[in-house]
Amino acid sequence: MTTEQKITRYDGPAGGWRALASVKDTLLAQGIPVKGAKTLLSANQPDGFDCPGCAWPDRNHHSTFEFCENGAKAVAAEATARRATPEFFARHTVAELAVQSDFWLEGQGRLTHPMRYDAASDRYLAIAWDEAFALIARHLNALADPNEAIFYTSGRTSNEAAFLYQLFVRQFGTNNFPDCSNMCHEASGAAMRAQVGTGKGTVTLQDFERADAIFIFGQNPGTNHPRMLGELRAAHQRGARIVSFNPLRERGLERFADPQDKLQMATLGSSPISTHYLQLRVGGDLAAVTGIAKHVLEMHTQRGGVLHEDFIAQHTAGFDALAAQIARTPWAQLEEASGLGEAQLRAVGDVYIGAERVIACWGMGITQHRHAVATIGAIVNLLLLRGNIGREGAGPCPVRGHSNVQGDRTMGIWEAPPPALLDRLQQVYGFAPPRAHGVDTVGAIRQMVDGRCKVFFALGGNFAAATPDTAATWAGLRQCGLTVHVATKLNRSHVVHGREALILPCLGRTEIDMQPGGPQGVTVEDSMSMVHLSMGINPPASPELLSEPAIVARLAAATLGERSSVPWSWLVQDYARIRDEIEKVFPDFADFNARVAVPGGFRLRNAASQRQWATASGRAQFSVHAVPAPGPQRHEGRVLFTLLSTRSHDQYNTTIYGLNDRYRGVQGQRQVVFIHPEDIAALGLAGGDRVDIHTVWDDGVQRSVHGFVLVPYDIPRGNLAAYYPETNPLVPLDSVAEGVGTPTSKSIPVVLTPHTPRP
Ligand SMILES: Nc1nc2c(c(=O)[nH]1)N[C@H]1C(S)=C(S)[C@@H](COP(=O)(O)OP(=O)(O)OC[C@H]3O[C@@H](n4cnc5c(=O)[nH]c(N)nc54)[C@H](O)[C@@H]3O)O[C@H]1N2
Ligand SMILES: Nc1nc2c(c(=O)[nH]1)N[C@H]1C(S)=C(S)[C@@H](COP(=O)(O)OP(=O)(O)OC[C@H]3O[C@@H](n4cnc5c(=O)[nH]c(N)nc54)[C@H](O)[C@@H]3O)O[C@H]1N2
Ligand SMILES: [Mo]
Repeated sequence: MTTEQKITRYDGPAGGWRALASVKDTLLAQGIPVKGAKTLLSANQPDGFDCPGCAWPDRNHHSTFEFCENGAKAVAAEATARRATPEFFARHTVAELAVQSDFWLEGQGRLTHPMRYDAASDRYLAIAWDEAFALIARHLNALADPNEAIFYTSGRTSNEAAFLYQLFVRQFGTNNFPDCSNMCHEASGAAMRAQVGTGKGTVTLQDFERADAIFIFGQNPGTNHPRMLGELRAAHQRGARIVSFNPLRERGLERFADPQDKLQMATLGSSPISTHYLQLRVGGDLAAVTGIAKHVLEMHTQRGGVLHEDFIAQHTAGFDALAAQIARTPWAQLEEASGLGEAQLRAVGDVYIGAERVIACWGMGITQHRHAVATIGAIVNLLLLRGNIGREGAGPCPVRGHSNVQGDRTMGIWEAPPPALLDRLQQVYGFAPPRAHGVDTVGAIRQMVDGRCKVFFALGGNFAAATPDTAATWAGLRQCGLTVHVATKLNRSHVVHGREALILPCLGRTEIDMQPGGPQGVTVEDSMSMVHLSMGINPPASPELLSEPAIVARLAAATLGERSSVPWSWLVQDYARIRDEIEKVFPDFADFNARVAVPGGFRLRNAASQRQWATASGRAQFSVHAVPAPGPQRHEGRVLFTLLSTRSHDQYNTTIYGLNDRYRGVQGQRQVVFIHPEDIAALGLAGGDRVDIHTVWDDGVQRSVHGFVLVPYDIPRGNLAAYYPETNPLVPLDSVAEGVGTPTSKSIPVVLTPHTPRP
């Protein structure tokens, strides 16, 4: 792999031969021989495992392998030949591990044994599983209040593990369930539940085959959902319009060479993706969508027949208030806030009006902003204006991240559980679940910082690196009495730990999960509500590994003992038994085992897609939001920039696969900041110079990161982009999306200063 630090413009398409070459590099780096290819071929096959990459659904009737570069990297990262054994931990103190990069930590390979932190030697030492569970149970049972414990979940956790986990934790007595969703699509669920009564997207892959226009807001599918490019290419080829909104020019939204297309690969050809590309200002989407809606309303007034009046009359509420508010908002304000011209917005407004069926997709560029809920509300409004929800080829499509993040929420991993779920748990299991809401991710950090978290347990993920305000989070984690991480690989969260600490290594999705009832599969739910089975095929990375369901069940049995009538160990002997329990609690999972045995699984009922609106009014609700004025552009004589944090092409969230970001032309480094060339000149600096980045926030806390290389880039003036998680120290804990608490990691107010080396 390239380690030389370089910045070179990338003019090729997304995908293509370079994608294949990059996979080969990854396999080599993970020490995986060609046999690794067998593992890759089983991803997303009816009898194989669900790809641990993204939540984009599979075309399950495929008999050939659906090639996805970043899916292959995710699989290779798990199937790595490297091992972090007890001998490895004996060689390094935790202080030594703590100064290594995230890339280095994960690069040590798969964890092989349960490990316990030993303060005397500052090392992790092997511990027996039974002792580990007894230790956690002792801590939990000594708490004065169950709410002193916090239980985090990352979205790779299967339905089976998640179901057992929420049952155990609620029986233990708390709803403290922060999860990665709080940092991800929380706003999508909140806005959509309020407006259409369903917190999930309504579309399927079949709708993508029929849409006449697809609007994409704040998403980089070429890197994060590469299989989505296949759908977009096909849509483009049959004449659909694809309208992208992104402050950055992302290669995957421009051109794509499908590695499965032999002709295209042989001729070095590629296909265009977007028909329209709007490089709006960071955070300008609410204004942009309002502008499109304004055009729709004005055209209806001028020539009639533009709004779907029957749909609005029969199915919706709140139209007049929305129309009045939009009429009051002048174009000049929309132009200023979006950074786009009226003519541009009217042009894509015409695309919207001219399309019979429209899908709107969105990602983190929408959800990680202060006005996330309002912006998604505006997108839903736009769809409702022309009846684009609940019919073929149309609808909202929040594109989820982790492969089972949607399923975990379905299973009840939620700090604010609906009362109906708690009632059902009470009926089925005969205990009184806690009714008070628990903490979300930011709430969990606050509780830690205040010294009120005694036990922090994480089922997957990398809490220390993924969360905002790194200094606060780390101080909080270090105040916990006990931190426990169920993980496949060593990460930051294991070296920023509580007074006592455990690392519990688990099986990954790619591995055979052998239980007394035979090899087990688990189920996952993708971004389009398809539930299907995932069966591992590789031998476990170590004989000591336990599955996530087994870890949860043994912990529950050790902690609750006689207090629980749930037959924990019996349930994990055969996961079909867990699915029977899931079916008892969730009516939508009726006949679960039979339905999931069908190749490709089944789709969960989605009321909004059938135009059944489970809202307070029983109708789809238009929401009304004022377009916020752009903030100040200077701070104490310096340019005040808005920084967005994003993923490179070589990472999976906090897991760094390599130091390249091919489509953005970055090689061998991650400490870079993308900036408009004229902004560089205005600073009196040059491309390649290093800067320090400082957050502008009014709580007296100094938040800075140091030594980032300026990369001239096609990005609006006043906006910056840099990588996550390196920029998480800059995100203030208090800066969250209104109403949902998602850290605003796509709009951090910052100033730049020339880099000064620190002592
Ligand atoms: N290979 C790989 N796949 C992944 C992941 C990974 O890290 N690696 N992560 C998974 C997870 S958990 C998630 S949530 C998804 C994330 O997938 P994405 O939602 O694509 O997330 P980001 O990479 O953060 O990219 C956000 C995009 O939004 C744009 N953007 C930023 N601010 C704005 C704005 O104000 N307006 C608009 N319109 N655009 C904006 C950025 O330029 C960028 O193109 O991917 C999942 N899949
Ligand atoms: N600044 C900024 N911050 C962000 C974001 C951003 O765009 N910008 N994005 C946010 C988003 S969208 C998300 S989803 C979060 C992600 O937050 P998390 O989900 O907490 O983080 P990940 O990096 O996905 O977790 C990686 C770790 O999971 C463990 N792991 C991998 N596979 C398995 C498995 O099968 N089982 C178990 N138990 N462990 C496993 C490995 O040990 C690995 O180190 O980060 C958020 N933070
Ligand atoms: Mo995510």
